[in-house]
Amino acid sequence: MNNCVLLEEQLIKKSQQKRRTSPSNFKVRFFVLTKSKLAYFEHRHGKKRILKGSIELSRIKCVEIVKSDITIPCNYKYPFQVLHDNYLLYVFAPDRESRQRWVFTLKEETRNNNNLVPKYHPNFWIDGRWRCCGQTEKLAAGCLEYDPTKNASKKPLPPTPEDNWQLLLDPQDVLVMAIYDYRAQNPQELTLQRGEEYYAIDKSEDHWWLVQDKNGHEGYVPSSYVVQKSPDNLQMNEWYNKSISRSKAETLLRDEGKEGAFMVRDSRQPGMYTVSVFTKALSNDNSPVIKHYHIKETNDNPKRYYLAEKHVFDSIPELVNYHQHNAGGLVTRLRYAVCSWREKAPITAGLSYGKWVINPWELTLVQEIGSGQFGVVHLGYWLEKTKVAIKTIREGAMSEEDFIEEAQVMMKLSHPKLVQLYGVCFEQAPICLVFEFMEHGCLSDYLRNQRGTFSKETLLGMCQDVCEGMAYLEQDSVIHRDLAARNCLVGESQVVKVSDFGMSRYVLDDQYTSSTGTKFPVKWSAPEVFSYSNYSTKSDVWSFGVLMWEVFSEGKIPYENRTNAEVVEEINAGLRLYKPKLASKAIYELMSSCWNARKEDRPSFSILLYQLGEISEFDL
Ligand code: 4IP
Repeated sequence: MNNCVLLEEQLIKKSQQKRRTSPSNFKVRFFVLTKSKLAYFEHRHGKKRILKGSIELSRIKCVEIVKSDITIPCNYKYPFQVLHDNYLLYVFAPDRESRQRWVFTLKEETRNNNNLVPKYHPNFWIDGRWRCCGQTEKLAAGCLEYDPTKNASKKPLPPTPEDNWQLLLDPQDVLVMAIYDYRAQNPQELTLQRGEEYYAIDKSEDHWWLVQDKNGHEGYVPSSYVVQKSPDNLQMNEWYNKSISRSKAETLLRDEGKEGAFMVRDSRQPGMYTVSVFTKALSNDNSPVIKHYHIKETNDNPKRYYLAEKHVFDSIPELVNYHQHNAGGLVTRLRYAVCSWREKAPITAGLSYGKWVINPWELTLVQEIGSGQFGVVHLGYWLEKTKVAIKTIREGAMSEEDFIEEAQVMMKLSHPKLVQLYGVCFEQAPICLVFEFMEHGCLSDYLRNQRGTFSKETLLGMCQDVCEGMAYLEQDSVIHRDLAARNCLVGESQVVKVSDFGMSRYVLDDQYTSSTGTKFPVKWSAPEVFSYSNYSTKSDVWSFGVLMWEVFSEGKIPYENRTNAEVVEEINAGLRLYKPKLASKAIYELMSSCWNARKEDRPSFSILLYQLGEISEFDL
């Protein structure tokens, strides 16, 4: 009876960091709740699950939703906490319903425990402090009363409450607005019209949401084509450029070059916003200046917003609207909204919903555009209309079975700064992989061919693009293993995207895979990689430093005249690449920080991204 399963589902858990040296990682686990235990397993396709951990329900002291303002660092965005013994388990559910189901049921099963805490922490323990009350002791008493009956239900919710989803969900959560047009590609999908409203019925998949239009038609759409419709959601406004760095904002505004060109962007302080404005009015000689104003908040509840103390507003859109019509203390009125995202709809995760197997007849090969580790690459079309890059795999070059198993996971990695894998065509030999097409080819050739034409801002922008893609992979604990300018591609408006992530695992060539092989990328490898094949996100960070060096030397080959063996010797002796001419002190310091011998001393990609964004025109 005690083994009867109450709930089971794939969720993500954060490591509980039971020991001081435990890593802080996020893992997908299959959770099973019975009357006596909450257990989690590693799920292996077609194989038996492995039990990773289990918590006796009688030892649970608190179960509650985590309310937080931080960006959730994994793919499932609905956190809850289970406090047991002296440990804290954070679990992330794919959607609100799923979280409700787990919290409801767990509370119901533990509400009579005699070890429940009187108070708990509603926010995360992060960076050595509680985000709710600021206490710096992990075991410090909670700051909010724990009510074991609140949110607990006698009857667990049904696993798929389709009939009452509208009642369960906050209307603000389900109403979305299309920000791009989208044409349905198959009967499971729905066509979107920019500016129209839809109901999001199922958001459990990251990249494809099930939505309903106002006529009751349902279908899947790319989640990046819609935004939650609510007055507070800044993403509904053209002037808001969410994750854009200070230097990118400056480049965009300068390119626009109009008096009063402006945008609102996320400030480097989490949860805060900045208005960036272009003006020539500050100098006698009309030289352009970009001013950055922090949007300040009052201590009222609810908070109010202002740029100049005299003009305070209930919301940021109201504030922007006012300053669009009145300078109101700013250097100029906000005249032209500059938008980095509207022009071109993002690439979708796959060519259409659920599609990852591509039929050979759907592809037309046009011309050979290069050759890589696995074979020849062609420019081609999918269904005569979508431009794609088709990599034909030479027989014996790839461990195909392993790759095909992984391909579906790789397709789910979807980000504007990653070259999208669209699908695999494997019904006949040779198999081919179909990718997003990038018109300017690989970054190393692009840099060499256009040497002398790049501004320092452009070079910095290239590094930021790569860093953004890598920060996304880091969040998902995906290791690239062969990051280098030759494995990044350049597309329209010089956008750079990371390609071939994780592919080196499928190469069947000893010269490439063994660290003593002639094709092994020693010059891009961290010491722990060429010595012990110890790959990690931090070994990718080392390679990123070398990539920055390639960018700022406009495509030079690192350690030009040295052999691999000489490079290993020099690196082990503490020597590093010299400062390229175009790199300023600040840039060189950043790339050098990636080459710390101890991987723990290297910054993460998210920190690097922040630091790159902070480099101003004076530091370049
Ligand atoms: C492990 O990291 C996993 O995250 C464990 O989770 C976690 O155990 C370990 O933390 C952490 O060290 P590595 O796989 O990188 O070694 P899982 O068992 O789900 O793989 P918990 O206790 O969180 O389940 P601690 O807590 O044992 O230090």
